[in-house]
Amino acid sequence: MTIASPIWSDRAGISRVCPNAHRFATQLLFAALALGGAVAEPAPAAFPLPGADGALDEFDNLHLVQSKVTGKERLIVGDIHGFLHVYEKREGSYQEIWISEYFEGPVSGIFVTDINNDALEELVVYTEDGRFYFLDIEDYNTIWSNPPNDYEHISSMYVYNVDDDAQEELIFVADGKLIIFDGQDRFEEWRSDEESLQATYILVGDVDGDGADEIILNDGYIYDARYRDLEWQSSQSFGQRMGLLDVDGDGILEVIGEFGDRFLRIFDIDLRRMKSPRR
Ligand SMILES: [Ca+2]
Ligand SMILES: [Ca+2]
Ligand SMILES: [Ca+2]
Ligand SMILES: [Ca+2]
Repeated sequence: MTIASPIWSDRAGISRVCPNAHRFATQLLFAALALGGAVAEPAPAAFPLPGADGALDEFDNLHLVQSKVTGKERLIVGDIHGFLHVYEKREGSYQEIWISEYFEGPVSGIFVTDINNDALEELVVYTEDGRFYFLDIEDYNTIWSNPPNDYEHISSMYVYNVDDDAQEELIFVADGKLIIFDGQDRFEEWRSDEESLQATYILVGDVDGDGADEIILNDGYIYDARYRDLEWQSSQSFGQRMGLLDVDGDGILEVIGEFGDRFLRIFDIDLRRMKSPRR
């Protein structure tokens, strides 16, 4: 088995699939090595900021983007007070150049993606209190935001194209339900019958080898991404964070879950079980 890079991309080539890729990817590599895998390239450099250290590259609320207008590097930071900050790199340090209006709740995550399918990337910002905002990636004006009372609480969000139309969908757990929301036409296209979901981490990938994607919720639910059937409800959580990797060479991605911020368990979703400690 060969792993080309520990930072992997989704089908659109966007590395946000695992926003916390660096440290977690390193852990995945060790897991793969323990199972006899081979590593083609070393782990990538740490977060490319002067003097930067620690877990910056794992934060869902911190992104580096390069302005297409000025060419300058900008740091986007969402804070717990409900504000988005933009810092621009100037002579080796950073300077705040913009601060948002109040987003009505702690900022839970930021995605950099073309959410409305116009070939330009936007910032997608969501808050714990049920709001999400699409912002212009250059001037940070709000292009659109959802109405205030649609959702009370969003516990997790992910962006992926899970159906036949070209645009991406927002996939999120709100008020206990899994919601699929069209990013271009801006409507809720599906919600789950289950009403007590508590996922704090979502991934999409073909984890049972049938050629179709599943939506994986870290609280143990597996849905067919396209037809949205509940395929499996594991009695066991898949961890606080998850990664997908084929670590046993059977051509099927395993779910690797991180528990207690460090310990890993590996799940064969096709076999509906956790891998045993020894073969
Ligand atoms: Ca766009
Ligand atoms: Ca779509
Ligand atoms: Ca599948
Ligand atoms: Ca496998």
